[in-house]
Amino acid sequence: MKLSGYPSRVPPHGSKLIAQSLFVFLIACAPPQQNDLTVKLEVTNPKVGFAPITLTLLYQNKPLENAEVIVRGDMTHAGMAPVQQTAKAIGNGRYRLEAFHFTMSGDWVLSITAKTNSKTLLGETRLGVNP
Ligand SMILES: [Cu+2]
Repeated sequence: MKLSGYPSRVPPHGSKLIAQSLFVFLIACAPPQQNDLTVKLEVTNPKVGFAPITLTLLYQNKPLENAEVIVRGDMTHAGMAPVQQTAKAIGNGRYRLEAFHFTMSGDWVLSITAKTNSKTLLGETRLGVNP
């Protein structure tokens, strides 16, 4: 079979497209930039399974009161389903989760979304979970 009819060189935009998709991938993996809240985490010897955790949330150095707080847990490696639970306000800017489900040991990031009457504030904290 004769192949002389094929183009002798690859169009130059092929490699440019690969470079562009790599760039988008790197951007997508960057950590979130918005961090409105100072988050203090209280947890005792976190292990795989259910653990009580308490978060103190400060906004502009004051305890954040009366917010609706959702905690989303992600592991730092890919391929895990996130764990999302609503925390209960217990006063003084403190929010409690009676049984947060750590589904695997390793490094976790807890992303906090706190909704007040006027705004939605974000924050995060990290912890290691033992086997
Ligand atoms: Cu994992």
